[in-house]
Amino acid sequence: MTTPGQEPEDTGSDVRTAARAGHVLGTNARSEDQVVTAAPDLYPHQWSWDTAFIAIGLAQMDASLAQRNLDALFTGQWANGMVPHIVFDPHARDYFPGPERWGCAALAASAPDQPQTSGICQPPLHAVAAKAVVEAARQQGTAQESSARDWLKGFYPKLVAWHRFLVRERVDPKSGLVMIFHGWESGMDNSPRWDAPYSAVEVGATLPPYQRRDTRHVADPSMRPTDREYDRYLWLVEEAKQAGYDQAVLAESSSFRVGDVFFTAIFAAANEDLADLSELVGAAGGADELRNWARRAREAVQQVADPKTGLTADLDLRTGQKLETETVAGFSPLIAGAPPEMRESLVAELFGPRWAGHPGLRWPLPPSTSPGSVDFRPRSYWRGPVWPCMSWLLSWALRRSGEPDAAEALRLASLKQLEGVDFAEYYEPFTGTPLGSLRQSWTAAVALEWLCGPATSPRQDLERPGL
Ligand code: 9WN
Repeated sequence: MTTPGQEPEDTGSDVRTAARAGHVLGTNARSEDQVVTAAPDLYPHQWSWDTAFIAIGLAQMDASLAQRNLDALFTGQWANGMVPHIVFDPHARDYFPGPERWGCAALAASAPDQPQTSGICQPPLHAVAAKAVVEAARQQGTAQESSARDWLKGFYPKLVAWHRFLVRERVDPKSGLVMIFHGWESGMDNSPRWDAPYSAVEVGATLPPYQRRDTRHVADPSMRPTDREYDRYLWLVEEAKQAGYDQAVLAESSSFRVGDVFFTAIFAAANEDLADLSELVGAAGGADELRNWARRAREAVQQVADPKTGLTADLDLRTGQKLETETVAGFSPLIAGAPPEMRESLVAELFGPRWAGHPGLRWPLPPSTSPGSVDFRPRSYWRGPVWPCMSWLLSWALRRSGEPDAAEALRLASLKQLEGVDFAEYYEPFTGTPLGSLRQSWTAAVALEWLCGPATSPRQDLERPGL
């Protein structure tokens, strides 16, 4: 649906963007099983939350392909329910840290022998993806709809096991926020959100030597985290190994223990979507528990919101310190659900001069860190560039919480950002220059959703519960 006065001028360019996006996803897919990796060179495996975004995009073309990608990721699900952040492809070896460094199968009783995986997790967007897949299948005809429902019967219990893992092992009883034990678990690796907790991580002398591979795949190493940051990332992997990946041990011993507000917000939204899906698979009895998890997560997010702006802070669980940084994660209540006044003030903030309304920006889109912040670095990964996957999450959340104009503004600006340029991992906010990996699957996937998904046609979504 387009808002009056905001019609894209050239619909031909949208068709070209959609075709290019489909092409990127096609070339990033493995020929043997059509599983789409996160990016061809830099990330040649399946990443957890990338796969959820990828499924949302693929579903707009072919719901069964999206199902296949989610299924492939969940072949790596651990016996304790955790969905690991990487499911390794045995044929792709050019990524560090690979399966040998993680050593999960040898060290953790719940890790599968095959496929090999990492030993940490990422934000649980998968139920949101599953719901999007079912909705897209419904648009693709009766046969697709019925096969999506059959698929969901098998997939639903895996999602419940994943969410149950988070509730059992990761929800901090005091704050209600989801705990993470590594910045990689947040998906925003070097965000200023984690500067204070990382500064307390002391790299042990026993850190085995290593050779980075990521910096070889980008035009300029300064777009990636620094070596000092990498040492800490690798040290936390060693700590997790020493704990045998035991969650209870890590909750006591990890030198990085943070209540992640953005992860928690996604968990709130995912629990709502899973509750909606429960009815479709004849498991409506489970809906109350899921909505209860959603409510608790939503309340935890609102609890760390600034009373004036609604912007949220993370919590350092080792020190009790509130981590007040100006990053895109501050808009978490828009994703988790927020009362109308909080939503209004967050929308005003989002389009205000510290964010998408900053006068110097190439496109009016929220950078990963506010250009008004002392932590802002326009080319450095999660410290400033605009990430289309984040713009998509916010536009999706705004659309479903009754802010269609704001959602549409992000959609249209993002389509302009992606017109005729590479589907990059992230973009320099002032120039619009594509940075990082230049064939990033989730960027292509969100473009497809923006161009072919529910926002483009007035169709009936599954009923949404009130927030
Ligand atoms: C570490 C794959 C992933 C994303 C993360 C992003 C980046 C990995 C890396 O790439 O992280 O997991 O090596 O930098 O920060 O959000 O899932 O695209």
